[in-house]
Amino acid sequence: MTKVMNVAMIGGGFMGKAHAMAYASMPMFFWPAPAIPHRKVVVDVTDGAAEEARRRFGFDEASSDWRSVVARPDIDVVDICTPNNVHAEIAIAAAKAGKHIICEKPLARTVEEARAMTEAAKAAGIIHMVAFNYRRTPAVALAKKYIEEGRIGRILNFRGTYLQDWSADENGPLSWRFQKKIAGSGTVGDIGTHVVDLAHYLVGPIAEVIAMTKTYVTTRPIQQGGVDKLGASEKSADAERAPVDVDDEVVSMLRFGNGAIGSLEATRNAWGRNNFITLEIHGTKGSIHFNYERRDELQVMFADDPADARGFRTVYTGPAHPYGGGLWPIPGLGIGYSETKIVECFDLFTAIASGKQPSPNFEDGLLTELVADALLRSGETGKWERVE
Ligand code: SOE
Repeated sequence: MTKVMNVAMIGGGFMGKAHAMAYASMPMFFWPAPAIPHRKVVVDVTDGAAEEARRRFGFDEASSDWRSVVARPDIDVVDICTPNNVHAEIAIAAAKAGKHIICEKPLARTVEEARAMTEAAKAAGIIHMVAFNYRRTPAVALAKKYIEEGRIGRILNFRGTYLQDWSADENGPLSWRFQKKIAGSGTVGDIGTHVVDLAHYLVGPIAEVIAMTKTYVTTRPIQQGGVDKLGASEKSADAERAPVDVDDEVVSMLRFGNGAIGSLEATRNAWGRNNFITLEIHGTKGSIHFNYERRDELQVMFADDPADARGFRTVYTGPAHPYGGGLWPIPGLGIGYSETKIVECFDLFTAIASGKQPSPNFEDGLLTELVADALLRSGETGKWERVE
């Protein structure tokens, strides 16, 4: 019999929605499922918000007290979908209570927090995962397969971008994402870390960076109400403004430990770009190109293709590709954001069922945090900074 495992989800916002959908859908896609996640308790900042999340996301119970929920003996998995400032406190308490943990990205605000979380998780012997979901896009996992099989040879160069425009309007509100004390950093932590995670997954550890960081919008209207609605937030030119103390954009060159070189660009101020994650990887025997806005497709070029057919071709991911057995039966039916989260959920419960740590786990999240720290340091010093 497939085991049923009780999940306590802390945070009922955008990520709560994505995770709740994944808990419900994962066994429908991946059957037999490694375990059946049961939506037991959802926690939010007030009783009212928690109750609304309970009804909306299909949990049995609602609470506004994460501490007591995390300590409950009937909870197997703690899912942290909160803003970054409480990741460490919740994760450390959950680890001490012996719960398996999935934590939204970035793992923490600082290297120190990420290290403390990693140490607590390791000491507790629980399964831990950080939710960098984009590596779970089947086309990205296919790129990884080609690279591991040597199909593009030794990697020479990685180019990664993550461009959005939801913060380009200077009258967009000062949500927690623009406040260092809550977010830790701006674009670097929020979306730059996705690119770092993809670079680590596909190429290997980044050893050194030289970066420029820039804050374009230095004050924003104080947010009315507690909910961060990203690009859909109400804009206000008249409201009282307060300072932004995080970066809007990062542009960096990279040196990998294995000798490859590369670049990373991330911004939330690129009008016209939505969730524009692009990867281009050049190897000694071929190249790979991926654009998340066309996430069913992987562009590949193999140098030993016949000379008269040389060029990028499009592979549509489907049943023949990673996770294909669980997803849709025909290529091109459509991979979405939800599918990346369903695959993430499948990998989490597979790890729990097998007792083998998934990737990215907290150690990988800490490594990413070390790169984020080097990017921010280099943004200040203007010099190459080593990933310590
Ligand atoms: C905002 O930039 C955001 O919600 C990120 O925080 C997520 O990680 C990304 O996947 C979508 O955009």
